[in-house]
Amino acid sequence: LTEREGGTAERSLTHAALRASFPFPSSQCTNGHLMCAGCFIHLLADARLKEEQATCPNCRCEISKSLCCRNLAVEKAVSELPSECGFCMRQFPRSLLERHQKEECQDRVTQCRYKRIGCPWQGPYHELTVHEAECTHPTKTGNELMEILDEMDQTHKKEMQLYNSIFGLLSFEKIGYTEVQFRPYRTDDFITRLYYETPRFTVLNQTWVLKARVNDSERNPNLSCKRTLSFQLILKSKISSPMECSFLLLKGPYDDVKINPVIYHFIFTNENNETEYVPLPIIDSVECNKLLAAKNINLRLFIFQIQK
Ligand SMILES: *[C@@H]1O[C@H](CO)[C@@H](O)[C@H](O)[C@H]1NC(C)=O
Ligand SMILES: *[C@@H]1O[C@H](CO)[C@@H](O)[C@H](O)[C@H]1NC(C)=O
Ligand SMILES: *[C@@H]1O[C@H](CO)[C@@H](O)[C@H](O)[C@H]1NC(C)=O
Ligand SMILES: CC(=O)N[C@H]1CO[C@H](CO)[C@@H](O)[C@@H]1O
Ligand SMILES: [Zn+2]
Ligand SMILES: [Zn+2]
Repeated sequence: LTEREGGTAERSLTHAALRASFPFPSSQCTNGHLMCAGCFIHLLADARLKEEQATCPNCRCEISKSLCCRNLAVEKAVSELPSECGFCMRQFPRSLLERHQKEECQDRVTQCRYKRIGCPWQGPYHELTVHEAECTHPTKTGNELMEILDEMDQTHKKEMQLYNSIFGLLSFEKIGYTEVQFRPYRTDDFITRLYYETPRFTVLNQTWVLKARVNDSERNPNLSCKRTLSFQLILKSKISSPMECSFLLLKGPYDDVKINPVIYHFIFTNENNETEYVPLPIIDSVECNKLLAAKNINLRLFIFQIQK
C-alpha cells in the first residue's frame, strides 16, 4: 500500500467502525449547529485532554452528550446528499455509497485471492488482476506451502492459547473481580497531564488501585488522532507472602467499549507493589476516543491468584 492508499483505507475503516459502534450518526448543539458523530466524539475527547469544556466549533456554546441531540430530519436529508467515497474521493448519493465502496470502487482495498495460502498482498482493486496474475503463491510447491501453513497455524494456535488460558484461569481456586471506575485527574506539573485513577477497591481480600494514562510518548496527545491508553495495577495492602497473580481488564456491564482480552502476570510483594504500565488493549483509537469523551471509564477487572 502506498501511504495515500493506506491512509485513505484506514480513514474509511475508522468511519465504518464509528458508524457501526456509535449510536448518534449526527449531533447538534443547543443552537442547532451540526456535527457528525466522529467530530462530536473527537471534540469531547480533546476537551477532556485539554481540561476544557467542549464547545461547538461554530458558536462556542457548550456541548456534551446530554446537551446535544440527534437531528433526525437532518440525518434523513443528509442521507440523500451526495457523499464522498473514502477510497476514490468521488461523490455518490449516500444510498449508493455502501455498495460502491464494497463492490464497485476501483480503488477499494482488496486482498489477493491467494491470501489463504499466505499471500500478504493488499491494495486497490484496480491493481488486483495484475497482482494475481503475477502472484507467486499458486505456483509454490507443496513443501513451501506447508511452511506458510505452519506459520498460519502458529498464529491461530496463539489465539487458541489465549482463550484456553482464560478458561484455565477460570478454574483457579482464588478468583476475584470487580467493576472499576477510572476517573480523570490532572498532574500538578507546569504543563498538566491527564491521568486516570480508580478509587480503592477490594479484590481477593486485598486493597488495590488502578491508574491509567493516555499514551504520552508524544508531546501533544491532543494533536494526534492515534490514541492509546495504558494502565497499572497497584497493591495497596500489606501482604504476608508474595502474591502471584494474573489479571485481565475487560468491558464491564456499564460501558460499551471494545477491548481485546490480554492476560498480564505479576508477582506482588510489599516492596514491588505496582506493575509497569501495560497497554489497555482497546481495539482502535476510535474506541479510545469514545472512552476519553465519556467522563469516567467503567471496566471490569479480574484477578486470578496463582497458588503454588
Ligand atoms: C481478609 O483480610 C483481613 C485483614 O486484612 C483478615 O483479618 C481476614 O482474615 C482476611 N479474610 C480472608 C477470608 O482471608
Ligand atoms: C495541546 O495541548 C497542549 C498542552 O497539553 C497545548 O500546549 C497545545 O496548545 C494543545 N494543542 C492544540 C492544538 O490544542
Ligand atoms: C509500595 O512500595 C513502595 C516502594 O517499595 C513503598 O514505599 C510503599 O510503602 C509500598 N506501599 C504499600 C502500601 O505497601
Ligand atoms: C506512556 C506510554 O504508554 N507510551 C507509549 C506510547 O506508545 C508507544 C508505541 O506504542 C510506546 O512505545 C510508548 O511506551
Ligand atoms: Zn470509490
Ligand atoms: Zn498474491
